[in-house]
Amino acid sequence: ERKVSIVIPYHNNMEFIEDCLNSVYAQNYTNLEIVLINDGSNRENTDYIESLLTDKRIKYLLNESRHGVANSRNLGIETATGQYIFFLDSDDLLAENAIALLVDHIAEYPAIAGRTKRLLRPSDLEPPVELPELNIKLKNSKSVFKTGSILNVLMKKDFILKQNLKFDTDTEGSTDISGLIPLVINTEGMPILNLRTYYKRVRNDPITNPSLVQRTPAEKARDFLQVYKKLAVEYQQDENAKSFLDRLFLNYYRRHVTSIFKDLENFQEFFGLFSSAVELMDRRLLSAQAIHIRSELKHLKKGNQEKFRKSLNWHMEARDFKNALRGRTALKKYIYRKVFLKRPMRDNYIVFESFLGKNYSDSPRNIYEYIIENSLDYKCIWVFNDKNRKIPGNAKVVKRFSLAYYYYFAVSKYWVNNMRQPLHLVKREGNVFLETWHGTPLKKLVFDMKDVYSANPRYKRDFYLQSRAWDYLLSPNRYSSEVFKSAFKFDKEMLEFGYPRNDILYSPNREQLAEEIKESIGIPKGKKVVLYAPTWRDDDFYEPGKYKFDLKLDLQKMREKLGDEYVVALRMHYFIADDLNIEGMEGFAFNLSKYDDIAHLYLISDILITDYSSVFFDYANLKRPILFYTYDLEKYRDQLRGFYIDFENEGPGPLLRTSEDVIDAIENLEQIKQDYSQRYEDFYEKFCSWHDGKSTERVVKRVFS
Ligand code: C2G
Repeated sequence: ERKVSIVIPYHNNMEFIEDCLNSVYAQNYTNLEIVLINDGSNRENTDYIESLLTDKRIKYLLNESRHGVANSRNLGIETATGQYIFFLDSDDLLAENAIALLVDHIAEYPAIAGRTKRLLRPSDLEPPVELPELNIKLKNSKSVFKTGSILNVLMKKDFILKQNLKFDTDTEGSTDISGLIPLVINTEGMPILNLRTYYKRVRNDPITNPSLVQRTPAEKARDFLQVYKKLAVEYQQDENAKSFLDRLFLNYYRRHVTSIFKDLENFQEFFGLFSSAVELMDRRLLSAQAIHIRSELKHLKKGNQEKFRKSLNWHMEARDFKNALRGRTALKKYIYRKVFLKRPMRDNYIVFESFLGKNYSDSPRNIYEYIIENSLDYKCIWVFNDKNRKIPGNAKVVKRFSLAYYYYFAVSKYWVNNMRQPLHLVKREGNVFLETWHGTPLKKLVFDMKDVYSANPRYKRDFYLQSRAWDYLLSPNRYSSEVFKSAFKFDKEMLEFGYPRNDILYSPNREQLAEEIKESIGIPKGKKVVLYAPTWRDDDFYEPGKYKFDLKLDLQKMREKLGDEYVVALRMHYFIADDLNIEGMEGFAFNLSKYDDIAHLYLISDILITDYSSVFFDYANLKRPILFYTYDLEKYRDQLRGFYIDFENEGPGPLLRTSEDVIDAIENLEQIKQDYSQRYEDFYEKFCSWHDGKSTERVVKRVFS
């Protein structure tokens, strides 16, 4: 059996390297050598990888400073002692039988490739499959390497040495191409396994730690064009190599030209770079191109900027128009971009939205009500999913994602939202975005979440782009300000005024308000109210945004024990899709999940039961008792999210495990109040003390001067 050297370049990838190495250790082919090159990682990442070097088959090389992936791979080739070499990236994984299959089928060929699968979440990993003979295909090596990647290829070491296969170290990216050329020109056909052997991880934090492919289109294009030009000159005389390179160039051009030139700042630079590249391309290839590509390339070749700009514009317009015809939504977005965004901006228009158009609530509502009560000179627009929503004042109500919605988002100067806005809304010059957000964080958020996998791999990137548009972010307490800076990477103006949504909790006539609200809901007179308001669970959903909730409170028992004195108000999180079943509980349990504003429910309740929801930070403003029904604490804290604060020791109430515990606690409320009084005071001081009933006023005065 022959030895295989697996070459792994590593640079600050500690979140991923353990999975990667484990997939190598799990190979059923064991005659391996693992050449691991730590290419200038920082201290933390270096310490971490060095703690993992337990397998005797590892050869560890350390570059004090970063030299790039090409350099690491060259070092790997020099160091490797196996008969075969295989390149693996430190964030990727191998299938268990990858190396065995590739070695088994390489036969007399210098190299063999496997299939690559994108890895978004653990369920993408498949159990190993047996290989029927049929699944090996002989393919032209130019087409095997048309993506320009050397990953997932097993190569013979003597071939590498004989052909002097090396990676060019001039650039950061596109460095595989120089290494691929010897393979392309010295092999006609090459076997490719029709089975996945390699998992390419799709990483979800392109902001803090981008991978090479996650750099900007402009950065990547600079590298690619430099590599293409250098090699096209070097291999001018080699028909084979040259046609491979030209094909890569044309593919690159077709796929990326519009995104590269979208940013007109770079027009001059990229016009120059592309025209000198087209200069080198074999002109015979032009005739095979689509007509618009052909004309762009011709203008590039002649160096005619104006004509190129026109052709490209036409190309982009045509593409946009074609996209617009795909459906109603696409058409609305098209009209938004091409027509509405060109209308003049209205300096006194404000668009309000709360919880994705689900209700009339939260800080946007208080800000709006302040504006109408004080007759400030603004035209207000509210976004709802239900276009027949009635609200106080004479705001214009628009249905979310309707044509009117796009119109008002395009022309209104001010946007007030308590969640993220859709990515396709364009912030214009002069727009002012007030992000109110919707709670003090207990559970970790965005960039503080250490998720190697996520339900949506674009989550962090999207969040980053969306939050760049926020001019003001409201903060309810100093602690939240710090979290928002780190979790959102927010660096604009933080309004440290407390939450407008909590003003009502300090209202001088809150008792009377509470009576009115109780009556409107139909809560029997003389009964006390227990509010149960839990949060959602990241891992329990029908589809993203539609979450399940399993009610673990024993309502039957609660009624038996507490029914004389109390009723229960049930309030599910806005992500919960399930409709609670409270049949037979009429008069005792009230399902208020669809009730507009939870602040009203705080006002009418005597006790709050929650779990990891931010509701308790707001409720504590009332200084009324809080119980935590945390039946899944370990899972939630350790697997799903992680917490910012030491909940068990800082929370203003007891953590309870069962329905019985909850009933007991309610029966012994006086004791609990005593036991937790010091903690409650400390908690209030830390999280509530900015509130005094005047937050809305402070916010309006700052933003709507
Ligand atoms: N909410 C509600 N009813 C619930 C839970 C929440 O009306 N049963 C409202 C409250 O206003 C709460 C807000 O939704 O403050 C946010 O809910 P969380 O349960 O805290 O969860 P999430 O939406 O994930 O936001 O920084 C805070 C975090 O972002 C949490």
